[in-house]
Amino acid sequence: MTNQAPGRILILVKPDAVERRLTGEILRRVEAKGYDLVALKVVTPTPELLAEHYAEHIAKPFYPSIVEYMTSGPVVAAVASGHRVVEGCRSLMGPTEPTLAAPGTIRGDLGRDWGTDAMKNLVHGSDSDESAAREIAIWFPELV
Ligand code: IDP
Ligand code: MG
Repeated sequence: MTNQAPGRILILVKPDAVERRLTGEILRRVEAKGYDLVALKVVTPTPELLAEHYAEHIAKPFYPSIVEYMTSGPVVAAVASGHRVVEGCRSLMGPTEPTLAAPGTIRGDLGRDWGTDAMKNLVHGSDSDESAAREIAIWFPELV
Protein backbone atom coordinates (compact mmCIF):
# COMPACT_ATOMS: atom_id res chain seq x y z
CA MET A 1 0.00 0.00 0.00
CA THR A 2 1.37 3.44 -0.93
CA ASN A 3 0.88 6.51 1.20
CA GLN A 4 -0.22 9.70 -0.54
CA ALA A 5 1.56 12.94 0.36
CA PRO A 6 -0.45 14.96 2.90
CA GLY A 7 -2.28 18.06 1.68
CA ARG A 8 -1.87 21.62 2.93
CA ILE A 9 -4.26 24.49 3.62
CA LEU A 10 -3.83 28.20 4.30
CA ILE A 11 -5.74 29.29 7.39
CA LEU A 12 -6.21 32.95 8.36
CA VAL A 13 -7.43 33.86 11.82
CA LYS A 14 -9.09 37.12 10.75
CA PRO A 15 -8.81 40.48 12.59
CA ASP A 16 -12.15 40.09 14.43
CA ALA A 17 -10.99 36.77 15.88
CA VAL A 18 -7.56 38.10 16.85
CA GLU A 19 -9.18 41.12 18.53
CA ARG A 20 -11.52 38.79 20.45
CA ARG A 21 -8.57 36.66 21.65
CA LEU A 22 -9.88 33.61 19.76
CA THR A 23 -6.65 32.70 17.96
CA GLY A 24 -5.80 29.94 20.39
CA GLU A 25 -9.34 28.52 20.39
CA ILE A 26 -9.46 28.41 16.58
CA LEU A 27 -6.02 26.86 16.11
CA ARG A 28 -6.75 24.48 19.00
CA ARG A 29 -9.68 23.06 17.03
CA VAL A 30 -7.49 22.50 13.97
CA GLU A 31 -4.86 20.75 16.08
CA ALA A 32 -7.42 18.79 18.10
CA LYS A 33 -8.85 17.31 14.89
CA GLY A 34 -5.36 16.00 14.25
CA TYR A 35 -3.78 18.29 11.68
CA ASP A 36 -0.20 19.56 11.96
CA LEU A 37 0.60 23.25 12.07
CA VAL A 38 3.63 23.64 9.81
CA ALA A 39 3.92 27.45 9.57
CA LEU A 40 2.59 30.37 11.59
CA LYS A 41 2.95 34.17 11.56
CA VAL A 42 1.23 37.39 12.67
CA VAL A 43 0.80 39.91 9.87
CA THR A 44 -1.27 43.02 9.17
CA PRO A 45 -2.17 42.57 5.51
CA THR A 46 -1.81 45.37 2.96
CA PRO A 47 -4.49 46.09 0.35
CA GLU A 48 -2.02 44.79 -2.28
CA LEU A 49 -1.66 41.43 -0.53
CA LEU A 50 -5.45 41.16 -0.19
CA ALA A 51 -5.98 41.96 -3.87
CA GLU A 52 -3.89 38.87 -4.66
CA HIS A 53 -5.51 36.72 -2.00
CA TYR A 54 -9.10 37.73 -2.85
CA ALA A 55 -8.56 38.06 -6.64
CA GLU A 56 -11.82 36.15 -7.29
CA HIS A 57 -13.80 38.77 -5.30
CA ILE A 58 -12.27 42.03 -6.57
CA ALA A 59 -15.18 42.89 -8.87
CA LYS A 60 -17.84 42.22 -6.20
CA PRO A 61 -19.69 45.11 -4.54
CA PHE A 62 -18.59 44.04 -1.06
CA TYR A 63 -14.89 43.91 -1.98
CA PRO A 64 -13.97 47.36 -0.51
CA SER A 65 -15.60 46.36 2.78
CA ILE A 66 -13.57 43.13 2.86
CA VAL A 67 -10.37 45.14 2.46
CA GLU A 68 -11.42 47.47 5.27
CA TYR A 69 -12.23 44.46 7.48
CA MET A 70 -9.07 42.52 6.70
CA THR A 71 -6.72 45.51 7.13
CA SER A 72 -8.32 46.56 10.43
CA GLY A 73 -5.72 44.71 12.50
CA PRO A 74 -3.35 41.78 12.57
CA VAL A 75 -4.29 38.35 11.28
CA VAL A 76 -2.64 35.09 12.23
CA ALA A 77 -1.71 33.15 9.11
CA ALA A 78 -1.08 29.42 9.39
CA VAL A 79 -0.40 26.46 7.15
CA ALA A 80 -1.84 23.16 8.33
CA SER A 81 -1.03 19.78 6.88
CA GLY A 82 -2.67 16.37 6.68
CA HIS A 83 -4.61 14.05 4.42
CA ARG A 84 -7.80 15.81 3.18
CA VAL A 85 -6.92 18.82 5.32
CA VAL A 86 -8.82 21.24 3.03
CA GLU A 87 -12.08 19.33 3.40
CA GLY A 88 -11.49 18.75 7.09
CA CYS A 89 -10.74 22.37 7.93
CA ARG A 90 -13.57 23.77 5.80
CA SER A 91 -15.88 21.40 7.68
CA LEU A 92 -14.52 22.60 11.04
CA MET A 93 -15.01 26.24 10.00
CA GLY A 94 -18.59 25.89 8.75
CA PRO A 95 -20.26 27.86 5.95
CA THR A 96 -19.48 31.52 5.20
CA GLU A 97 -22.43 33.08 7.06
CA PRO A 98 -21.85 32.79 10.80
CA THR A 99 -25.53 33.31 11.64
CA LEU A 100 -26.40 30.13 9.72
CA ALA A 101 -23.29 28.06 10.46
CA ALA A 102 -24.16 25.01 12.53
CA PRO A 103 -23.27 24.83 16.21
CA GLY A 104 -20.11 22.78 16.58
CA THR A 105 -18.36 24.70 13.82
CA ILE A 106 -15.94 27.59 14.47
CA ARG A 107 -18.20 30.11 12.73
CA GLY A 108 -21.35 28.61 14.27
CA ASP A 109 -20.01 28.54 17.83
CA LEU A 110 -18.03 31.77 17.88
CA GLY A 111 -19.46 34.02 15.16
CA ARG A 112 -22.55 36.15 14.54
CA ASP A 113 -23.77 38.99 12.31
CA TRP A 114 -22.57 42.33 13.71
CA GLY A 115 -24.43 44.40 11.11
CA THR A 116 -21.20 45.28 9.27
CA ASP A 117 -20.87 45.56 5.47
CA ALA A 118 -18.20 42.86 5.38
CA MET A 119 -19.29 39.53 6.79
CA LYS A 120 -17.09 39.03 9.84
CA ASN A 121 -16.65 35.30 10.12
CA LEU A 122 -13.46 34.80 12.10
CA VAL A 123 -11.50 32.56 9.81
CA HIS A 124 -10.41 31.84 6.24
CA GLY A 125 -9.61 28.44 4.81
CA SER A 126 -8.51 27.65 1.26
CA ASP A 127 -11.32 25.95 -0.66
CA SER A 128 -9.27 23.48 -2.78
CA ASP A 129 -5.77 22.09 -3.08
CA GLU A 130 -5.17 24.49 -5.99
CA SER A 131 -6.34 27.51 -3.96
CA ALA A 132 -4.18 26.37 -1.05
CA ALA A 133 -1.04 26.23 -3.19
CA ARG A 134 -1.80 29.68 -4.65
CA GLU A 135 -2.60 31.25 -1.24
CA ILE A 136 0.36 29.68 0.59
CA ALA A 137 2.66 31.22 -2.04
CA ILE A 138 1.10 34.64 -1.31
CA TRP A 139 1.28 34.51 2.50
CA PHE A 140 4.37 32.32 2.92
CA PRO A 141 6.60 32.95 -0.11
CA GLU A 142 9.51 31.65 1.98
CA LEU A 143 7.90 28.17 1.98
CA VAL A 144 7.72 27.84 -1.80
P1 IDP B 1 -15.39 31.73 2.42
O1 IDP B 1 -14.54 32.60 3.34
O2 IDP B 1 -16.38 30.90 3.19
O3 IDP B 1 -14.58 30.91 1.44
P2 IDP B 1 -16.02 33.49 0.19
O4 IDP B 1 -17.25 33.40 -0.63
O5 IDP B 1 -14.72 33.05 -0.43
O6 IDP B 1 -16.29 32.74 1.57
O7 IDP B 1 -15.90 35.03 0.63
C1 IDP B 1 -14.71 35.54 1.16
C2 IDP B 1 -15.03 36.42 2.36
O8 IDP B 1 -15.71 37.60 1.94
C3 IDP B 1 -15.98 35.77 3.37
O9 IDP B 1 -15.31 34.95 4.29
C4 IDP B 1 -16.59 36.98 4.05
O10 IDP B 1 -15.73 37.54 5.04
C5 IDP B 1 -16.72 37.96 2.89
N1 IDP B 1 -18.01 37.88 2.21
C6 IDP B 1 -18.45 36.87 1.42
N2 IDP B 1 -19.68 37.13 0.93
C7 IDP B 1 -20.02 38.35 1.42
C8 IDP B 1 -21.19 39.18 1.26
O11 IDP B 1 -22.16 38.84 0.56
N3 IDP B 1 -21.19 40.36 1.93
C9 IDP B 1 -20.14 40.77 2.70
N4 IDP B 1 -19.02 40.03 2.86
C10 IDP B 1 -18.96 38.83 2.24
MG1 MG C 1 -13.32 31.58 -0.12
